[in-house]
Amino acid sequence: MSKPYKLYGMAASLYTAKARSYLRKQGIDFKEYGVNSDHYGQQLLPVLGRFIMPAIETPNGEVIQDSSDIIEYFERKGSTHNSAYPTSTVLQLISYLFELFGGEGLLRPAMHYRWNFDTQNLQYLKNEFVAGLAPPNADEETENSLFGFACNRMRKACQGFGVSEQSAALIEASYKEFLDLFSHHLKKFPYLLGHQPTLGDYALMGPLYAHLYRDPAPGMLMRQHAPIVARWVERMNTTEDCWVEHMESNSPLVDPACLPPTLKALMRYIAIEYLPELKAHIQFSNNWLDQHTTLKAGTNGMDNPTARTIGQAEFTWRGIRLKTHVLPYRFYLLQRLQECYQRANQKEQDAIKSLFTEVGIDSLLTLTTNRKVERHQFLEVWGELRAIKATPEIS
Ligand SMILES: N[C@@H](CCC(=O)N[C@@H](CS)C(=O)NCC(=O)O)C(=O)O
Repeated sequence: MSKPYKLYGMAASLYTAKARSYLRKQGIDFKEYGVNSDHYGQQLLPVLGRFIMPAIETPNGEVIQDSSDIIEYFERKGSTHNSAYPTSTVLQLISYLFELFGGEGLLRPAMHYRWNFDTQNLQYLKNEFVAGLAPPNADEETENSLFGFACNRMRKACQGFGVSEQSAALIEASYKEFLDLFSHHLKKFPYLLGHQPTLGDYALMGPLYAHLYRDPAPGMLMRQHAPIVARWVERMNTTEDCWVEHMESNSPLVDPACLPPTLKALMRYIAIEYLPELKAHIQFSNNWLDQHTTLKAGTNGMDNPTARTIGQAEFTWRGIRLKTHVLPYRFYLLQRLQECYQRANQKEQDAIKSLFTEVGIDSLLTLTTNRKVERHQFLEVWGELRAIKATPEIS
């Protein structure tokens, strides 16, 4: 009998939730271990070069990090029973869109609802962070100082995602709008693209399960305000198919030529919620790259090669000004969408262009940084300068 895969993560971790859900849904044999384990510290950390989760160790000892790369690894191996990648190009593009939005576009509510509801959340979070990060058998003083450190760091990180007193009410209103749109969609379909989970579902599981379903305050909100979304979260964490609220269907995915209006409404939401931020980040990065002309391809251009952000960009979001961390990793995900578009034939490109224009996100097909973001030895690095520079687009 072959040995199981090992997943290293943490129960409260957003990106671990995405990988875990995928492994479960594909029926992949795995065991989960903590990033506080000796094995992670001694064997994986030196390979990864930075403390990050989730990571997979294969039965052969190969290490894979990055939730998207983990999914890609299993998809390439063909060891899946319900591929996360749809075969239709239009649906693939939509999957990449929700991979980007699910992983990166819901961080504001995920961080706000975790770190700004201390009365309901704090005791729970302490247990979570201690269980996931402290060495086994740590004494109380170690546990307290570890949680204090983690709390301070995460509260500071909140600001970098645009969470502040000024933005709190809008974050709550826009998150409820998302819950309403997703609930509406899930009334008819068990998953984003129909009757089978795809890449976008897994990415959405990150924020929607790890923070917004599990943490007490947003967990209550989700159950009360959007119970259908809470059921989707539960469905996404089971290995078995579940046909309780939905009828089993012969066609696993929706017809790309006739997309449900509820899906288009979610895409329109992305245009309002996330597009201005992404545009501002691309513009910031291109200015930054212009100022770093001697940057060597294959590096992140920073003193710290493991740094994940290159600065902060300002933009207008729902009528207020926000300033958020610019993470080149996001362009790595955007490139996946754009490469899929470039591979498509003319007819498919026309269909995609017209769909993306209809929902207001067509600029995502062409907006690029002047250098590609690549991943090398588990880190995000800049590639060579592109032959044709991107046309600046002002947000
Ligand atoms: N792009 C990465 C992001 C991973 C990530 O940011 N993970 C968080 C936990 S959810 C982490 O490891 N943070 C490390 C830290 O806080 O020091 C992925 O998709 O795997």
